[in-house]
Amino acid sequence: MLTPMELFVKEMQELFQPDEVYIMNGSQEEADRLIGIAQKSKVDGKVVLTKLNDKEYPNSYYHCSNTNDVARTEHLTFVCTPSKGQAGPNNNWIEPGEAKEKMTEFFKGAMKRRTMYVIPFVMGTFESKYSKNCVQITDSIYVALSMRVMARVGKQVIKRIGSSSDFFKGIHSIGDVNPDRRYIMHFPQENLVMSFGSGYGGNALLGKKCYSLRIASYLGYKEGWLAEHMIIMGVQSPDGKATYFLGAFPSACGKTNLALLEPVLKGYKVWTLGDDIAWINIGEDGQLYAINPEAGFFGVAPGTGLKTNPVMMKTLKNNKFYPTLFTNTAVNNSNNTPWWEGVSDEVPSDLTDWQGQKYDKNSGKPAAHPNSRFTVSIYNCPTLSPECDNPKGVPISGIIFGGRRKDTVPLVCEAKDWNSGVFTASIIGSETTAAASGETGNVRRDPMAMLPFCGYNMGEYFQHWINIGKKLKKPPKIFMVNWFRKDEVGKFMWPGFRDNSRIIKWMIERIEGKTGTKESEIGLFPQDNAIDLNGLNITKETMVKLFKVDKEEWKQEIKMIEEFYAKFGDKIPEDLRNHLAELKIKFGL
Ligand code: OXD
Ligand code: MN
Repeated sequence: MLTPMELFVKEMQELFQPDEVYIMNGSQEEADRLIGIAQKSKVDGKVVLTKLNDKEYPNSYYHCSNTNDVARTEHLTFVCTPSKGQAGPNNNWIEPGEAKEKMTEFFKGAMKRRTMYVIPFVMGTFESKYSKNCVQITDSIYVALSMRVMARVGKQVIKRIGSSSDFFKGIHSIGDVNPDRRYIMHFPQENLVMSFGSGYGGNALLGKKCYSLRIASYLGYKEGWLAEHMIIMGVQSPDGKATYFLGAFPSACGKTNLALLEPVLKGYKVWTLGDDIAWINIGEDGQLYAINPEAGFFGVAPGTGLKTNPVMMKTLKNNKFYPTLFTNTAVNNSNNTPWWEGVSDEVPSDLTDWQGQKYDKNSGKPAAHPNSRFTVSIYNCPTLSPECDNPKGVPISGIIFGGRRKDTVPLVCEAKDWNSGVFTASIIGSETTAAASGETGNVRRDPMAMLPFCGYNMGEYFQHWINIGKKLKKPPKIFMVNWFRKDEVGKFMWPGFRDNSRIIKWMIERIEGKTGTKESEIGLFPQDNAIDLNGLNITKETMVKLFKVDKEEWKQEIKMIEEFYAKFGDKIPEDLRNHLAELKIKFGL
């Protein structure tokens, strides 16, 4: 008799009708073989992988996607729960039966003359009880190779699954990369995702956003844990002690830079555990413990350079685990290296842009796509925490929420307690970035940086956060930050990047009870001179401006929060509504 996994593969083979079926085993020989095939294959008229300069970027390959397929497509992403209310106003919804019918039509025979890759993988380590077994089907060799970097792929998973039917099913075909025939459909109740028509990471590496956030957030809701869009980092202070933080920021807000931070402050060191997703459980001691379900970084290239993120530059040049993939960057033809805005001050003279054209410096356009990416193993990261593979995860003392705001939101603010923190996180707004298709720079509410990734009704998600807090014996402190505030002439007031360690230092001092706070209308601020500004050229006036709570701006903000909350009706927990009412009173509304 066939096991549920074997049955699934057989059904997929019948549906897709591929020429060949290949079950991945995770071996190094397999990586070499697939890289070889990808260098000879064309998709959409383009060679899938091209080898880059091996001295400068060892074991690295260039991939260029269809120009219509460069970011997550939120308007084509659906959560297909039995009722619309379960998906909530935060998700697009289609009735599950209708969604499956539509997808099945696309899938029928879609892999003729192609290979169907079967990817058994775990999200989390093989040893952790918090890890989850998964199987993805795909006809994209780029996706298959990327999954080997981003997740733990291997034969062991087939053993782990055994005769169980409890595994995630991810069904993907790149189809004909036609945006009119592109859908990413999630079925949380069935542990299933169907994706067609895109090869972009967030749409096609189904273990990432689709499973580890949208489906897993729903599993967490059912099972009493949290799947969050968060970095995990340990910050070692001069006394040698590591304090573990989670950090939630919307896409392309410097999350990866923070996770791999090289602090400017002497004696401090960041230990990296994850740059995008955290699975958070309550440990036996009543503390939160986090694991990173992923095994790689899928980072935004533009803006990454020796000044902004030297650790990532070292990671990208590390040779240990491969391949490292560069997608939609430009290529410097003089030495066959990937190039993007921010990797060097000078723009090389002989560049091919991300669309394969000779780059004209005077065009006013960037050479690399603003959402061009690198895919690299986390095990290449020189600051990888020794706790990275700890099956229990790391104990969390602080949670940092952030957004990208040119005004309104102060540099840092601490929530009084867990529920106030949940409220603060629920009202985050951020300017949209290139990680999702659509206009950039508009402020939208992005609670917990999870708006595009919460796989169920966000009102219930807020309640779930409050319920988790009730079970904690030692809740972490919750902080809100905004590195992106600008002055009257549009200049960033805070230097950001490595100087953000100054704020983290203050947070550690708060966690350890070494410094007090000042009350403000929106939470607790650092006391005067409590932030270590040693060696930083910043005026007192600028610091005052960074913490300004502008009444008019906050009145506007509250209006936007009310509009956002109103979409969820009575699903917004009473506690959060009370917090909003209090905030209104503080601003005379
Ligand atoms: C990502 C995103 O790719 O958040 O990490 O869009
Ligand atoms: Mn992300």
